[in-house]
Amino acid sequence: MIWGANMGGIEDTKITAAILKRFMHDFADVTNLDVAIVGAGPSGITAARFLASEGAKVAVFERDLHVGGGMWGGGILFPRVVIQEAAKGMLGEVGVKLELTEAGYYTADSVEAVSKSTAAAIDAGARMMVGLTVEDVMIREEDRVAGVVVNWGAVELAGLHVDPVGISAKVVIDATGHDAAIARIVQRKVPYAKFPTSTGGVVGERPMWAEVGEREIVRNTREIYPGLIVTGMAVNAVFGLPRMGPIFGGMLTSGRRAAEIACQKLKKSLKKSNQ
Ligand code: 48H
Repeated sequence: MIWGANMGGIEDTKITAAILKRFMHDFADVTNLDVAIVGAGPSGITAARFLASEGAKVAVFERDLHVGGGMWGGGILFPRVVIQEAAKGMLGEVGVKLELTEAGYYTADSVEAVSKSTAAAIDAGARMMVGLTVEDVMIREEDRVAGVVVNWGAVELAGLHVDPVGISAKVVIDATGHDAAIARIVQRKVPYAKFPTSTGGVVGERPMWAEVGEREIVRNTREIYPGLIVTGMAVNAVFGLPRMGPIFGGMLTSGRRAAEIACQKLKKSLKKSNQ
C-alpha cells in the first residue's frame, strides 16, 4: 500500500466550513459560564481543572496563542520548575514526573508540567480560549462583576479600533499573573470599588522573598470584590506580597483554593435561585 493513497477527495472550502462551524459553535457555547478564568498560567489552569471536575462550566481566556504563562520558562530560561513537598501531589496527580533534587525541593520539566496540567484541565471539561484578551469586565446590579469583555489579542496588538464582545459568568477569576489586570480594570472603572487590602486598591508586588510569598499567596487567595476572585501572582500584586521566583507550589495551591471559593459561591447562588 502507498502512504497517502486514501488521502484524496479533499475540498479546500470544506476545510474552511469545518473550521467556521466548529469554532463558532464552541465560542457560542462559552458565552454563558459559571466561571470565566482570565489567564492560562499555572494558577488559572489549575483552577480550571478543579472547577471542571466539580461540574462547573468553565473557560479560560488567554491573550497569547499558547497556554502556560510564566511556567514554560522555568528559572532564567532553564525549563525546570521547583515544587515544595506540600504541593508536589498537585503535579503528581496529573502525571508529571518529579525528581527530589535537593532535600525538600522537587523539580519538574516545565514543558511536561504545562502540557499535562493543561491536558488534565481539558479532560475534566474546561475550555481553553487562546488568542483572546480580556479588556474589560461586565458589571451588573450592585456593581457585581458579572462577566468579561473579550477581543482578539491580534486586534489589541495591531491597535485596531474594533469593539469587543461580552461573556457572562457567575464568577470571574483574575489569574493574569504579575499584571493583576482584571483587579486593575475594576479599580479603574469602578472608582468607589474597595478591595480588602491595606490601601483599598491594588498595592503592587513586593521584592523577592520566596518563603513569605509562597505562604501568603494561598492565605490571600480570595474574593476581592463581588464576583471577582484573585489567584496566583495576581494575589501578590493585589495584596503587596513578595514575589518568589521559579517555585510553583504556591501558584498551583492558590489555583485550587480559588476553585474552592468559586464552588462555594456557585453553590450559594444555586441555593438562592432555588428558594
Ligand atoms: C487574557 C491575560 C491577560 C488579559 C494577562 O503569569 P502567569 O503564569 O500567572 P500565574 O499567576 O498563574 O503564575 C505566575 C508564574 O508564572 C510566575 O510568573 C511566577 C511564579 N513568578 C515569580 C516571580 O518572582 O517572578 O500567567 C498569566 C497569564 C499569561 O499567560 C498572560 O498572557 C495572561 O495571563 N493574561 N490573558 N487577558 N487581559 N493579562
